[in-house]
Amino acid sequence: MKSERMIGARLVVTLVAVAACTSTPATAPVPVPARLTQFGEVIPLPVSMQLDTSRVFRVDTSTVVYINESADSAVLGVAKYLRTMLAPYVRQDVQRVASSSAIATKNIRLTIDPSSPNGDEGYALDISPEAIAIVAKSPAGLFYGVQTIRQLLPPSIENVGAVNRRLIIPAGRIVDSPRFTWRGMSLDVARHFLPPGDVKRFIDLLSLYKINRLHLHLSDDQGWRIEIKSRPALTAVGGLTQVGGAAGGFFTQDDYRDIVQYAASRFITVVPEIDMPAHSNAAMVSYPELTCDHIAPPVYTSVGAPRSAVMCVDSANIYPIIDDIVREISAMTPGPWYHIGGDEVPRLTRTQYLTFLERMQTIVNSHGKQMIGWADIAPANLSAMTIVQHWSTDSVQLHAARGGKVIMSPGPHAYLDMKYDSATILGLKWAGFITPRTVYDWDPGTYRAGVPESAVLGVEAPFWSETAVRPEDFEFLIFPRVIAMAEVGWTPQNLRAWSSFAPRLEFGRLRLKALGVNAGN
Ligand code: TNX
Repeated sequence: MKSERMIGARLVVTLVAVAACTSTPATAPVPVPARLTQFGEVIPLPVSMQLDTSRVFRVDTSTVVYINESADSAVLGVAKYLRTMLAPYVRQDVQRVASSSAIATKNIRLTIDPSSPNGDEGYALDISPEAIAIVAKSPAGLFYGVQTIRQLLPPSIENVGAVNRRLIIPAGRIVDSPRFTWRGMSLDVARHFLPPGDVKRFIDLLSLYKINRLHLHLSDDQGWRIEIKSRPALTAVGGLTQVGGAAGGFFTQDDYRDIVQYAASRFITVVPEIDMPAHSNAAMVSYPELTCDHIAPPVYTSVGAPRSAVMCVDSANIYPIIDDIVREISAMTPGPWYHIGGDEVPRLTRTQYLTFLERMQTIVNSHGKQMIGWADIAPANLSAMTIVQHWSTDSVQLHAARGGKVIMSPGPHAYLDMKYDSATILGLKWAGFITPRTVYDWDPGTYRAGVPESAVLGVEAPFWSETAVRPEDFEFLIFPRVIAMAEVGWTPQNLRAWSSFAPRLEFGRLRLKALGVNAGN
């Protein structure tokens, strides 16, 4: 292959990061290296990347995107995504070919190879002045290869309408695969509702950084956000409110299915969460039989949680409602997971709480889903198939001890709703101020005693929306910090160093600007 020969040639730049302990002060602005402004910078850092910036592939009107003759619709989808990204240069439709002999000189070729050594989500990317080849075991791997190409291109790639864009990619070879299978962000659409179009924009942005899970927090005290056809009051009543008292909103089932499908086209699996038995005020306002006295509690639209907003777990009346909710959501969620929340439960005895959780596990499993819950649930008698999400409480090691898997979302590093510093107007501060460096500088594999790396499924950055009203507010707190979390989840620990990440992040801000993202500090 031409690209293989190229690798033997002059390798001017090697951007493989090395384990470095050099530190930069957290607040010092990091200049963008001038050399890089004509190309891009890759976040998360690939496992191995050798670039020769003296030789380039220039995307022009003769460039053609190829897939194999027998490629399936997922591969075609990735190829079309790539073609759209390179518009208006790539004029021809995606071409199917049986062999290399039929392909144009200037080509980008996506190939599935079931024996690819780079794992389920990995890829190999070879770039020469004439051709780009991505080889992967799965369409997800091809998609990640495409995102790497996108990031090697200058930020002007994001200005699709700009005329005379100069799209050049340095030659080189990249071999890459993720450290963790779970690389998530959660989005709280309950405290402040976010319409489907805005959720899709976040899906697009997250997929640029190879994030593959979107956990949607669909209910809380202040609002209920998902249509349940057998229980219409949940949205007709519970959907009306949000924090601050303005009108809420909700996803119809069609909206939700559309979001799920859109996310899947970007290789992101949606994980729905309905928080129970606490954080349930909106549900209890809608269906008073969820309470012990069958009297609807007052509507709650403040920040925080009313102590009374806990379902009457000993009452047989609540379980048919819960079963309907889990059944309908499970039926429209192709992913294998259902998140029950389970956090911050006042008033119940330990036995009441644990019995409820074990019952929930049976209900969730009966609808074919694997249960996830916040770490508070770990003391229950859980199956090792259930997943526990660490945030603040000190119990997650109990689940690791029974052979269960853990998602790491530690408040002091992962909470994107915290203020950046004391001057940040938006955000909360109970878990501390969180800079991009704070998000970056920790190791999920050693963070919790009793939770070895083998028990860690991956990482997730929660975003809670108590203080975020407009989509720009969501963006301000989520970006750029979620990009740091993307690298925590993808790049091997021994290749991660703030000194390597900081200049790439500064460069990444140019890309976010081109994308119109209102990124914060
Ligand atoms: C704690 S994290 C919560 C949320 C809040 C968040 C605010 C968790 C499981 N519960 O209900 O929105 O803090 O930072």
